[in-house]
Amino acid sequence: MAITYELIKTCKQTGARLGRVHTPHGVIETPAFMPVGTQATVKTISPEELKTLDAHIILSNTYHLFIRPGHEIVRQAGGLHKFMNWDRPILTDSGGFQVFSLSNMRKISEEGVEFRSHLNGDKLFISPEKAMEIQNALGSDIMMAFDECAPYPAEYDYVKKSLERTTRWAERCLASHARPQDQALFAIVQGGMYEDLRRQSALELTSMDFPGYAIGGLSVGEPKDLMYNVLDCTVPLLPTNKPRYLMGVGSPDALLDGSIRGIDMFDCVLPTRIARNGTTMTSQGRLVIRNAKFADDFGPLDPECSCYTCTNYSRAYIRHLIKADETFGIRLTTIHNLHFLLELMRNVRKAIMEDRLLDFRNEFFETYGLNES
Ligand code: PRF
Ligand code: ZN
Repeated sequence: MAITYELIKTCKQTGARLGRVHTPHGVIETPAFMPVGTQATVKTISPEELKTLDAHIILSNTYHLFIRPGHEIVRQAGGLHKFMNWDRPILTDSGGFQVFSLSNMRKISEEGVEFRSHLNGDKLFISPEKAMEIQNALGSDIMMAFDECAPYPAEYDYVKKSLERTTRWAERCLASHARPQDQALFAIVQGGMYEDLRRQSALELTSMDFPGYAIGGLSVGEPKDLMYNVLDCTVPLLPTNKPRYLMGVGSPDALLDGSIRGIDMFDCVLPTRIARNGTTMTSQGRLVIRNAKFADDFGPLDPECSCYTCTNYSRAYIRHLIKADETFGIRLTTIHNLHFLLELMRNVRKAIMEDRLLDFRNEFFETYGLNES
């Protein structure tokens, strides 16, 4: 078994789960937030800095590494961990989602997806078997099944056909998995916003015994209450002895309300992406550091934060760096935003331990503001 899930405690106030995922590269304490390292790097941050931030696991992408530098190069390097000098767990997404959101002229068939590279227009093809071959070469601890993420909104009949194909693709991924001893393959539940289709997808996939289950197809433009409806009807169908991963979701409110609904793992580009345009998450809500009012503000980004950025640098200085296009500025905002979400998850885990996650959530939103994602 490449990974095992250990349930430590369920929060009496919410039902949220405190757990540990054991992998060949160490332990992930859950609920966990995974910083995104699409191109085999978490943009602007070194692996040493990620460890100082206490990230337990990062996510990387099959689609991008297949196009550049090519998975054979990463295989030659000895795998992704060696290639990028990160010795903690790595999860790779399968490319299913990125093919649809990034590439051009894609053509989907039962066999797989034909598409043109968003870099140079090369004609490429990813099938379930190819996605497994690439992820086997990358050597991630957790690999994702090749899926189709239906757009929102989408017709019932389209979503049904799409989730049924995603089930058949998951079967093919399982059948072509070369290294089940040291790489765990997670299946991805789809089904759009339709409760009965979510149930169908969850039942089909859980009958196949994957070591973990993801919920895909959410945070694709739907209203928030629809996402929570889907979680409420899907999570209870997933096995309690395996991790549950909500894909591409990582705003502070969703981390809290997802954990409360029994999600164990999250990833999102949000903290690192908004950091690069000068937006920071603070205990008082979002703060746009480019704003003129910070020009002579010599206090830290967040007075309640203990990160490297807030310990050493002022709002005025960070604003200056970002206005002057100095790369150190976006490093400082990235470090702070990652610290903010990783600290939030440490507090979530502590609150579950103490059976007070609902209280913690409500206190958090009193100062952060409920409408700020
Ligand atoms: N499928 C895959 N990756 C994803 C998603 C999905 O549905 C999402 C949806 N939010 C993010 N990343 N394979
Ligand atoms: Zn900080």
